This record gives sequence, C-alpha cells and structure tokens, in this order.
Amino acid sequence: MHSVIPTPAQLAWQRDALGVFFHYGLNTFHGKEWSDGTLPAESFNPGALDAEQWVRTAVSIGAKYVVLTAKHHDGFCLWPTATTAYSVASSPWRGGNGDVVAEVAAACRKHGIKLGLYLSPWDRNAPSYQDAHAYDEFYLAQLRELCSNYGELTELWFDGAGSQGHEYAWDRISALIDELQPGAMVFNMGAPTIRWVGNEDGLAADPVRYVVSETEFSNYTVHSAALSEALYLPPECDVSIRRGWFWHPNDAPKELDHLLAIYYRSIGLGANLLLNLPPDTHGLIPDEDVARLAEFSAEVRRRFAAPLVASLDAGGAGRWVADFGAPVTFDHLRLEEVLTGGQRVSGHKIYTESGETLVDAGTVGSQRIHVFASVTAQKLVIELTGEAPRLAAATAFNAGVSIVPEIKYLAPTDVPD
Ligand code: FUL
Repeated sequence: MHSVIPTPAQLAWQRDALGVFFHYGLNTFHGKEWSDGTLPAESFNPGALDAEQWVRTAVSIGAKYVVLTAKHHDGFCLWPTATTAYSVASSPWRGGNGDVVAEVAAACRKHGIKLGLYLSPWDRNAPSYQDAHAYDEFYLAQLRELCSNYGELTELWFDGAGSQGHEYAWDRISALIDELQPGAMVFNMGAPTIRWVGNEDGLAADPVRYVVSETEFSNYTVHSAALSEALYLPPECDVSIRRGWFWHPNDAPKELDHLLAIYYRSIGLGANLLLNLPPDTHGLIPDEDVARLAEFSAEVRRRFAAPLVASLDAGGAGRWVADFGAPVTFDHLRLEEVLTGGQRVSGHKIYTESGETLVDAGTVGSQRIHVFASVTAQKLVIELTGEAPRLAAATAFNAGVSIVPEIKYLAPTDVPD
C-alpha cells in the first residue's frame, strides 16, 4: 500500500511542475545527436560559455529545476572526472581546468533553482562497457563524483536509450543514491520515483496515472520495464524546444502555439514538463530561443494572471460545489486534487448550476487545466469518481482564449544526425 502513496519529495517535485533540460557536449560542436565516443575531446571549445545565462533563462520561464547532461551516450564528461580522460579536462576550454557541472551548479545556487543531472548508462567511449561488472565500477565511481561534489541534487536522469540487453548494478546504484542524495528523484530506471511519459514530444494524455506497474523504457524500443509492484511514479514529459536535443546550425525553436500546446498537455494534465534548451557552440542559449521563451512565458503568465479562487464544499459521494462568491466569467478552470493519500480521482464531471455539462474527463492529479468557451457562473458542481476522492482547489481564469492549440508536428523517432 505504501508504495502507492507519494513521498513528500515526490509531491514537492510535482509541485515544481516545470524543469529545463540542457543537452550539451561534444555533439554540440559536430551537429550530432548521438555520437559514438570517437569525437575528439579537443573539439569542445565554447568561446563564451555562460551557465548563468542558461540558468537565468530557465528561471525566466518559471522553471524550478534544471537537468544537465553531465554525460551523454558518447561518454564525454562535462566535469573533470577521475574515471576517464574523455572529459572537459582534455579540452582547450578554460585551459583544461573547466567544469561545466560546477558552473551550472553555482549558477543554480545563485539563482535559487534546483539542479538535476543526467548520467547516461549507455557509454560508447568506455572500453569497460563491454564488461558489465567492470563498467558497474566505472559508472558507480562517476555517479559518486556527481553525487558528492555539486551539492544537493533534485533529480537523477537515467536514460534507457541504448541500454537494451545491458545489465547494470541497480541495487548498488540505488544504495549510492540513498547514501549521498536521498532526496533526489530517480528517473525511470533502477528504483525509480518518477517515470518517462512514453514519448519525446512532451505530451501526456488523459488519464495521467501516477500509480503504474510498468514504465516505458525508451524511444528506441517498444519494450517496457515491469516493476515488481505498483508504484507511485508521476510522469515527466521531456521535449526539446528545437527538433534536436543538441544544438544544430539549421534547427529552430518551436512556434509559440506549439509550446502552448505542450504546456496544456503536460503541466495542464498534471504531469511535469522538462523542456530542453540546447546551448550552442558559443556556450549560450541562442537569442531566438530566449526570445521565443519570453513570448511563451509572457503568454502563460497573461492567461493565468487573475485567479478567481472558489471556496469548496464537499457534498459527499464525490460531489463538490465550487463557489466563486459572485458570478464570474471564465474560460479556464484549474482543479487540484489532494494527493497525500495517493491519487484517488479517476474521473470527473463539471456542471454549471443550470445542469449544463462543462467537462467530462479523467484524472485530476497535481493540477488539471480545462479550457472551454467562456461561461459566467457563481457556482459549479464537480463530481469526482474514485476511492474517497478529494479536491484541493478550483480556480478559474478569464484568459480570453477557449481553444488549446493543436500539436503541429511530432519529433521524428529516428535520430536526426
Ligand atoms: C533519449 C536520448 O537518446 C536522446 O539523445 C536524449 O538524451 C533524450 C532526452 O533521451 O533517449
């Protein structure tokens, strides 16, 4: 039973809702998404790397955490690890004395945002990868460095890509996390506390279940990983602002409507959104991306600027009355569920006082944003289905918008090299 009840750390992570991913490394300098571990370390040479600019950009859109690719599949380490020479220490950047992880960690501390790290299990450079036991020692040593030297971590991102058929020492990896970073969320592998939403388009779909008995593994296999028991594992929707996860010269940021479409289908469905912003070869988030993000966050802020908070009355049998105190006009309604006892709401309907059905939908979760043609009402009746379901809040907004934009295009499933 306990495994289906969230920990306070999981609830805090869900409240954070928005994170920013940074994919950075040798790939950036070669127009690659996946490289095979043979690109020369010398080619890592950003002229103007400014981790504060990355982190300020994340803060500017309201992100509460960032996740940095400390090591992607190519094995190149963004910190001067003792485990391999394939790292920033072998590059000309900062005379070989640089540490991208440390610079991002310092910027996060300065700007009051949490830090997470991605350490790819699949390593295409490490010779030991062919020998699972030897690689376990290598990987654990890398993880120990990352978990010891950069302060508190909010998330450890274990990417399943490339790892089909490889056994890792997850029991030892989990023990190390418990020892050094007990508060960190663990993404998808080992002993996960959060899960992948199952696509790289940033899209959840109703119902968004927090309790699952399997998780999807990666974009590159149809297999899913069975869990030994049903677990409370809220989903994270990862998607890049551009087509690529890494920066490419001819790539471009998604349009405003596309970002808004993602927002409603991730955060608006009670899933976390991890939006990837790829820094370029200078070591900066490009101006056009920063400008698009400014448009995006200004529009989100505008839509949710004037909350109309309802008082809630539980009428029994899952029936709640939301009362705004006076007639109000709105086209957005945000519901929140009490999750401390687990996810309870499996379905919900919303009616106006005159009995008109406004919404007929599934889960509520940490937040559920509904969008509809403008209505004027003082009270709404909300019927919840599920085991002792409880609403925490109902808040209306008059955004002047009644339509959630369509998704224009989806990420390709091939690797765009
Ligand atoms: C995938 C990886 O293969 C991509 O390169 C990227 O890191 C994405 C977030 O996860 O599985």
